[in-house]
Amino acid sequence: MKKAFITGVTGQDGSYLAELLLNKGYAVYGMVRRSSVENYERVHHIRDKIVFTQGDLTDQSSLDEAIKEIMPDEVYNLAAQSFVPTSWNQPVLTSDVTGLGVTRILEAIRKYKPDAKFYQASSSEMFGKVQQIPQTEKTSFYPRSPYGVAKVYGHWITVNYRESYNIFACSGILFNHESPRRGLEFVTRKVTNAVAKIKLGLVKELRMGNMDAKRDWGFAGDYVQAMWLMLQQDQPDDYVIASGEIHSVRELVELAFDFVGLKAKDYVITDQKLFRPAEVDQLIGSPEKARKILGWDSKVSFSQLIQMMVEEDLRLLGS
Ligand code: NAP
Ligand code: G4F
Repeated sequence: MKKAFITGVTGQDGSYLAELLLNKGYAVYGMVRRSSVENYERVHHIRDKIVFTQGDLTDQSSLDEAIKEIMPDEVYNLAAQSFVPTSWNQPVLTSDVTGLGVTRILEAIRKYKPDAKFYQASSSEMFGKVQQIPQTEKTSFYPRSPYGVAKVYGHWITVNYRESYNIFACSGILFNHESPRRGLEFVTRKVTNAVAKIKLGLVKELRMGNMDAKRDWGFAGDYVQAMWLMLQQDQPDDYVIASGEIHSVRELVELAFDFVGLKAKDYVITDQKLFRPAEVDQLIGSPEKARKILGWDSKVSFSQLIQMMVEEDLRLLGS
């Protein structure tokens, strides 16, 4: 039985990836960080099937022990301080976790299990002020936040460990992917949750930041399949994972209100406090390489995704 170790198993992607790997017959080990309250909400339905180990990306010894103890065949590094606005507020912590944390886990692999295959959760935020449309594996990076900068570091250290130590290390440059398990602070879930609350009469307004920003949005359940596929290839490489479609935040908001038969203009208020010090105006990825080599494609459309999220938020709040 193959063993997979997932950092960030309690996060959105970690929960979908754990499900996928369990279904494929893997023994799944997940790293959780110590907290004063348990945080297994996204994995409660598979909790007894995962072996949890305590650790933190800022703590080398916990990573060393985990790799030594588990001796995994595959390591998926999904843990990060992943919210862009927090990265301006806590830039040093973001660099430490999201950037240096990648070196720490690669060091643990290099020392104790150098034949383990490694997946790094790189991000389209690395493209920031985009230098090419659409963005591909060859597009130059121009990050626009401490988070984006930390991800560029994580990306290049992954490439370096592959080229210096022959570690089977891959980076997935994933564009925004969402689901009913998305954190409430990210724009899609913030909107679908607020629309459901407004529909149910629980709140009266939705405060938004920059509605002109554009993103390439897909479904997290589709995107974790690409992570696994990367580690099943003969050679390690980097791949852009995207839908290839672009939509504005305004379109997202209007669509979500339309699904419940309401008009966005009656409820949305623009709040300057929600604008960022530097914005990533538009992101759109080319999934051509992933299509050709991995046989991967984004299946859930933008409209299906938003409908799924609104319906699930209505169900959760209604019950
Ligand atoms: P998420 O829901 O925010 O999950 C982040 C995970 O990291 C959580 O399990 C969190 O644990 C854990 N974590 C945070 N700090 C940690 C630390 N110091 N040590 C150990 N674990 C720590 O993020 P996601 O959406 O699933 O994204 C997964 C990865 O993909 C992240 O690296 C993110 O930056 C990257 N990414 C995401 C997207 C996207 O659109 N979702 C796109 C590109 C790249 P707690 O549960 O305890 O907080
Ligand atoms: O949903 P967001 O917070 O996601 P963002 O910043 O694109 O980052 C996400 O995707 C990255 C991949 O590109 C990941 F690496 C990262 O970890 C994270 O998962 O914001 C999307 C857009 C931004 O342009 C933002 O300015 O929505 C705009 N926006 C407008 N009003 C808002 C709001 N974003 C949030 N969170 N809240 C608002 O009220």
